[in-house]
Amino acid sequence: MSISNPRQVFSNLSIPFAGTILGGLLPGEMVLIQGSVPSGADRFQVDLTCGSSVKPRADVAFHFNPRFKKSCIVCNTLEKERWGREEILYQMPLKVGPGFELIILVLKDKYKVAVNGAHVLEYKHRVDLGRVDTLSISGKVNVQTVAVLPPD
Ligand code: 9QG
Repeated sequence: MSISNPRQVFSNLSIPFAGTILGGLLPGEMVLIQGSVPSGADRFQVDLTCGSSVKPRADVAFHFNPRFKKSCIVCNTLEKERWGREEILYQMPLKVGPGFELIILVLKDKYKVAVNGAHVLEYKHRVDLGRVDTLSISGKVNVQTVAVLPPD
């Protein structure tokens, strides 16, 4: 996807990365992540969080966690420092090597994730979307660009 009219762009980021999403996320907006998976990667995670507090750890509204050894994607929510029920997709659309484009589409009731233009999974909100204001990325991944895109 070309980034024609982003609302916000983060580039040259180093991992672990945490950035404040200006104005939070509204239904219809998208978070676009262009990156690649280095060889030997075991896992990485993209977290949409409520603030960036380390102690106590900020609530994670949406934890998107590809795990390469088990070829699955674990999604979950952390509230009051406790993980909830995992939603696991036993598929691995992210390959080591070639670049990927990951899009998190924000809807009123859920997030919808696509990789390289193909739908991958949905995750129903467990935390009020209005509380989400931070994107963090950590683990074994290279990221070129992150952009927050307005609704089409
Ligand atoms: O393992 O699972 C998701 O349900 C935990 C992991 C945790 C999450 C969680 O240890 O990993 O993936 O952010 C975290 O705390 C990390 C790195 C039952």
